[in-house]
This record gives sequence, structure tokens and C-alpha cells, in this order.
Amino acid sequence: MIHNPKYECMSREDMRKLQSERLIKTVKICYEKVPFYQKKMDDMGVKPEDIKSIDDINKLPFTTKTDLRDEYPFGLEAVPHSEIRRIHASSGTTGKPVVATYTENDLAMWAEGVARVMAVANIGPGDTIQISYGYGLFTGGLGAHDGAAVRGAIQLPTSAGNTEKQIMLMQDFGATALACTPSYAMRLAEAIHDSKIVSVHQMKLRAGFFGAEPWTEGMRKELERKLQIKAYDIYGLTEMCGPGVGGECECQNGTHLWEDMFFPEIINPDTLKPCEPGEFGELVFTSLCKEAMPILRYRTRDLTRLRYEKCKCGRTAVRMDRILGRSDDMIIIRGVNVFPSQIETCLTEFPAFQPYYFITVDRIYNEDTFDLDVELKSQFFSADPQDQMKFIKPLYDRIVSMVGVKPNIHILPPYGIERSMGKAKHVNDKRNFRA
Ligand code: DLL
Repeated sequence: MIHNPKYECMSREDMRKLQSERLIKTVKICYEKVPFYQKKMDDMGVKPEDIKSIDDINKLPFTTKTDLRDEYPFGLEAVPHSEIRRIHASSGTTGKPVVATYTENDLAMWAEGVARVMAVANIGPGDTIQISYGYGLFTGGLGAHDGAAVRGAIQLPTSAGNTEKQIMLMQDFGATALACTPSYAMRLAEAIHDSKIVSVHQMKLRAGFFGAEPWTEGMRKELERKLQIKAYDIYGLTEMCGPGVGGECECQNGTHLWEDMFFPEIINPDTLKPCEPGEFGELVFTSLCKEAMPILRYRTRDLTRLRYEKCKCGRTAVRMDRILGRSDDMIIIRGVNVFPSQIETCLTEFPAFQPYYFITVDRIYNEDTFDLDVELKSQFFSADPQDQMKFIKPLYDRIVSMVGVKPNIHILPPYGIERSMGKAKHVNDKRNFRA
């Protein structure tokens, strides 16, 4: 079902009108209340009066993660601190985290975004949503929690980890939906299949809301088969609110973005100019109704493309293709751009392989090395290199044809690759430490 048809199915013309009104208001607030934006706009010679409609968006400055770090912790706040009701932060790998603050209205808007995603699976009273995203500063746990509350569903806040207990509760409490990262969903699916106590056939699970990291169509099929559910993508980022910037509908043909709240653009990351409709590039968001921390043209680094045709589900909200990866996740091996998600795509094409992998890149004698650890499903595993070759060869050929670089493939024994409870880490680029 559609949670909020007024906004999810608005005509393009009305949406542009609404976006224009909201942008004009947002820009005025940014200029008047946030010295950071006033300076950026002054430096570019732009005044709030120059923004007359959404078509003027490219007159505005970009905001980057570095800007957010420089303004740590509350430099971008546009309301008195007494109006803040919650603080979240995304764990940066280095330095200070990126902080997000929320007013009462911001929390309500965020919960609505998540509720719209959960509504696609008719989640409502009587449904139990097991929330296995981490609770805490990470937005996944509490974001999914508040969205489930708006839908009137029962929130089961298990957080991430303690896998055996999670699957016991999933069965005993009759969870009907699961919200976690796709890699943790895979870990849970694996634990259910290995378990002698619980069985997927005794469970009531029917839907999964998976996001916070890139995942592939192959992974979706695997999760749907193993967990006997329909698996939906949920997208978001701390800088906009957290999960619920958009989500997939029942057609599973692109992730709808809630354009009444977040205005999306696709730009060429090198020229910073807008891409043609349908062209791949970097996703940029401007918040249209955030109060505590409005953000202009935030460069997400996520690479994707947008499609504006109306969806069969009736929603008009723009659809985004699966995120190929973040531009900062891309590794350049022997001069070729490689996205870890491409390896997942290749692996999931072979039924004998698990969708787990780990890439190690190094530079030895001035040449890049590309090592790929993979796992076979236990029924296919053999320690004999001769037996392994019959699995390695087709995978090797597929990776060379898709990615264009020759990997050194190593088959590890079952569970040889570390399982993740949150966002999985897939790469160790040792060249970074050799510079
Ligand atoms: O990951 C918010 C979230 C929580 C989204 C739970 C969905 C579910 P951050 O930690 O700030 O916030 O990371 C945001 O994660 O820019 C993408 O690179 C990636 N990401 C999030 N959702 C998806 C998705 C949360 N569905 C960053 N597909 C984003 C691919 C995703 N990548």
C-alpha cells in the first residue's frame, strides 16, 4: 500500500511547485541562520532572492563531508540548540564523525520517510518488525524503529549481534519483517539454515528492509530464497536523516526517493555539472524541510542514475538505480576501476559460491596485486586444489569479463570470511600504507 499518496504520487508539475516553495524557504534559512552557508553564498555572489524556483538549484554551493567535519559538532545548526531533540552521528573511519541533529519535526519527517518504505509490504498493526540494525549513534536502529511505530507495527529492537538469540526470537515472537544490513541478513539466513532448533518454515517472516550498504540483485535473490521473504531496498544517509530517504516498492524496479523532502540531482563528479537524465553520476541532495540542519547540495559520493517515468505501482516519486558504490569505495587496480559490488554480482551468478568475499590489493615490485578470498557453500567445499579448480576457473573468467582485471582467487573453508553485523568491509588496500 501507499503510505502517503499525496506526496508519493504527486504530478511532476505539482512536485516542482512544492520543491520550489520549499527550496526558497530552505535557502533563506540557510543564509540567515547558518554563517557557513552565508559565507559560501557570498563567496559565489548568490543571494537568497536569486533562488526563484527549483530550476535555480545549480546556482547554489555544494556541501561536502569535509565541510561537515570542519563544522563539527554544531556549526550547521539553524535553530537554537534548545530546539534539538536528538543527535546522531555516522562513524567516520578517520577523524571526527559527521553529526546530525533533529528537531521534533525533523524526527517526524524522518519516521514518515521510513514508514513510506515499510508500507510497500503492507506493514501495519499486528506486524512485528525485528530491527537488527545497530541502535545508537548509527541512524539504522532508531530510524527503522520510529518508522515502524508510525506504521503501528510492533517494534522488536534486537539491534545487531547475538545471532543465535536473534533467530530464536525471530521464530518465538513471530517476526513478520526484518530490518538490517543485507550482509547481516545473509548471516542470519545462514544461521537459520545451520540451526537444528529453528527453521525458516516455522517462521512468519514475509518482508525484509535492507540497506546501509550496496547490495546486488543476486544477493536479493539469495536472501529471498533463503529467508522466504520479499526483500526491499531502503536507502538513506545520516546527513539527510538516516534510512528512509527512499525505498523500493513492490515492483522492485528502482528505489523511489522522497522528493518532497530531499531534492536529488545527479552530477558529473569531475566537472560538477548536471548529468543528462538517465546518465550515471554522483547523487547530490538538498534537504527541503529539515529544520535543525538544512543542507544544500550535499555530495553523497554515491554513484547511480535517476529515472523519472511513472512506476507501475502508481508512485511518481523518482526512481534511483541500485547504488553501484561510493566513489571513495572504488579501487583502481592496474589502472582499471573496480567496484566491490561487481564482485558480489559475479559471485551470486554461481550457485556453488557464498556471496561473501574479501579483496586484498597490494603493490609488489611496482605492480598491483589483486587477491580475492571467496567461500564455497559447504556441500561444494573440498580442500583439494584440483577439485577447487573446477569452481575457480569459471568465476575467474566471469570476473575478467565483467571487471577487466585478473584476480588471484583463493577458496577459504566454510566461515573463513569474517561475517559482518553491520556494514560489511570488503577491501584491504595495502597500497594506502605504502605510499
Ligand atoms: O547507512 C543510513 C541507513 C541505515 C540507510 C539503514 C539504510 C538503512 P550512513 O551510515 O550515513 O547512513 O551511510 C550512508 O551508506 O551514502 C551509501 O553509500 C550507503 N547506503 C545506505 N543505504 C544504501 C543502500 C546509513 N540501500 C551511506 N544501497 C550512503 C547502497 C547504501 N548503499
